[in-house]
Amino acid sequence: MTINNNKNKAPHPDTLCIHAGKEKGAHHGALTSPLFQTSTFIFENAAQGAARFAGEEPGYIYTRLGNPTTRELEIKIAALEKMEDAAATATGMAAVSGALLSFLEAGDHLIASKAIYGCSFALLNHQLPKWGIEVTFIDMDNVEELNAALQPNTKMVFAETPVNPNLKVLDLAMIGKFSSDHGLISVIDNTFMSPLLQTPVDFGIDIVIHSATKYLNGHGDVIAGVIASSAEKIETIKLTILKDVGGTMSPHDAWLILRGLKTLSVRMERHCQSAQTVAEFLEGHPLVSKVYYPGLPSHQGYSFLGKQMRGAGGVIGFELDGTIDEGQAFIDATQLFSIAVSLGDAESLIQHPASMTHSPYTQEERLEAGISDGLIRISVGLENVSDIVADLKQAFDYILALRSDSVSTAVSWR
Ligand code: LCS
Repeated sequence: MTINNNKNKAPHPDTLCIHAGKEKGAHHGALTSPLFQTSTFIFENAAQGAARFAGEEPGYIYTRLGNPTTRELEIKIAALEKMEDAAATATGMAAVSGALLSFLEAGDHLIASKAIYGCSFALLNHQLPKWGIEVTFIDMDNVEELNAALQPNTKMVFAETPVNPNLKVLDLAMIGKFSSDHGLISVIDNTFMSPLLQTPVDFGIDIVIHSATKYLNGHGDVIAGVIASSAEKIETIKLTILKDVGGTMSPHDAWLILRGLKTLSVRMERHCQSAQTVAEFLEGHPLVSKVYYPGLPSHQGYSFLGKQMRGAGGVIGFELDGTIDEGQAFIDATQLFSIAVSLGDAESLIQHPASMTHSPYTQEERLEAGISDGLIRISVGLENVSDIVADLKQAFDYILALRSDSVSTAVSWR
């Protein structure tokens, strides 16, 4: 006799990445869900069309409002984030703006962390004030700072953790508790972790957003975003900002992300393992003055490992002990790395936040947010880690050779 011990066991997140949201046996039994590449859906008759618009009958209407391929992705993300529902968006920025603008209006106040992705900062610092929404930026290191920023019209708290690009880790339990104590909506950008390494709902966070362009898709061929929250909040987001402003995800992009998600678990494991090795190599190198990676005991975020984060992720920031010109020469001297923004791809990427991803900040704002001019950010890819380390090593050797004058011309390897 076989005893089924698994009867009531919830599937592991690794399994959810592959199976959640899929209708087994549907669509002629296709193993891989088909792509519903359609803009609109045919009604059987006029009465059915009217009933669907009135919300009296379930069913698809028009892809800006919903699509079966996109829906499968939304169900999967909701399962992974342990939320009731999710909404797929055209870009990560559509997820950030959609989550904020669905609930904020003129006269409201938002508390945000100072260090966030450059375009999120631009949205908060340049766009929201135009629409009458006030924003206070704080370090968000402790509850006293949150209390000091609180105003009678405060409605929401927004943060990213770990922070892009200096990997600073914020305390989700503190943010969740402060928000619920004061009746505020908490929104966390979980892009750097993926739901496999961090589930903010465990700490009372209300809304989680991702740039799905990064780890969720993982293959550098899609720009997309997702928002996960309660069924009620997702309904509001879909029926207001997504419907009327229109930042909906294309079904083709949803299909690619569904494919990417099947390997999220093995990819994240490799990203974390390799990034740890690379971070340790960087920390031991005489040309590196500082390494920002939560997997290193020297990093501020290390104490959150195992408590808030199930891994340290695949992004590392570091500072070269040298001039800005040397920093640029170092970036140019890498060969395996691609000089590119974005992160979470199979390919290792290298970029300079001050002049690239975080250029919407003024220099003063950047320094205030803990993002130095000399910071270099790498996204550790899925190549063999010995090749990644060897590439960084030869680029450091090039800088040393420049200093000893044995190399006098600019790098010409590319
Ligand atoms: N949130 C975070 C934490 C991000 O890093 C990004 C993009 C976004 C939101 C926006 O997502 P998107 O609209 O691009 O899908 N971060 C980028 C980066 O670090 N390099 O290039 C883009």
